[in-house]
Amino acid sequence: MKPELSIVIPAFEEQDRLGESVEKILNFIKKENLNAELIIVDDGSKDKTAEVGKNVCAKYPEIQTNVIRYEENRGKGFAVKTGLLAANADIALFSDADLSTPIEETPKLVDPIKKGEFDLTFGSRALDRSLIGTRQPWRREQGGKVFNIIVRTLTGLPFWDTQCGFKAFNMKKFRPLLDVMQIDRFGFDVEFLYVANLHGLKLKEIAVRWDHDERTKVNVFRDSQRMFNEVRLIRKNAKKGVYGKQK
Ligand SMILES: Nc1nc2c(ncn2[C@@H]2O[C@H](COP(=O)(O)OP(=O)(O)O)[C@@H](O)[C@H]2O)c(=O)[nH]1
Ligand SMILES: [Mg+2]
Repeated sequence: MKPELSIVIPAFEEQDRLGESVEKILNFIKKENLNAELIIVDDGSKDKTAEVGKNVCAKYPEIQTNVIRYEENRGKGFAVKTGLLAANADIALFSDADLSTPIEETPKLVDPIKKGEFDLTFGSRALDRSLIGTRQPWRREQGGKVFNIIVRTLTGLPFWDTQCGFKAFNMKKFRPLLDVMQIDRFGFDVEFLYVANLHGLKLKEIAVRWDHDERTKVNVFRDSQRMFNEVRLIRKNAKKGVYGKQK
């Protein structure tokens, strides 16, 4: 049976967090009686990420699951794209492996797509701060604010939080756009939103719950530099017409 929703989890060296999260997602699918599949993408982890994912999936044979793995670490963006390309449903959601946004928030993003109101809905930690439980450390929050200003300035996107690891897509409209995406690491979220907006998809930033998990893979110094360069590259690509349409 064709699923109605594909849930994609990008995972890099997540052997310690992934088991519990996969269990929660599969239980959620079961309890809500969703016609959903789960796709885990192990982005070249050196630990037992894929194995942990497979073991939990095996406990839920009634749910369609797929664990994809490749040997080389390519970045979260590449992992998400790989998962989306493997999605069988017309609506896909990706979520961080630590479920900082609880999986119960899924309908907030998926329902507007189902109803045809929006094509790309994405979680935001900036719209309603009362939904934030554990906050990111101060330097991450400040870094996030600076990054948001850079994104607004360089891309013209009018959003407050482009980086939340919880986004949903109308795949009929979004899948063709995956071909032009260039960014493989943490700047990919911005490119997704930029290209979707350029091609006339309807975007909506939606306040979601968030509890930061301190066991982060993000290195503020290394990754913020990379992300800045990636956003500059998006602007360059746009000017060159790489994204298919000139504004
Ligand atoms: N594929 C891939 N995923 C990554 C990489 N680094 C982090 N992730 C994933 O990105 C998500 C968010 O990472 P996390 O460390 O929780 O970031 P934070 O919550 O923003 O501090 C998780 O699903 C990670 O497994 C990477 O290099 N490659
Ligand atoms: Mg996290």
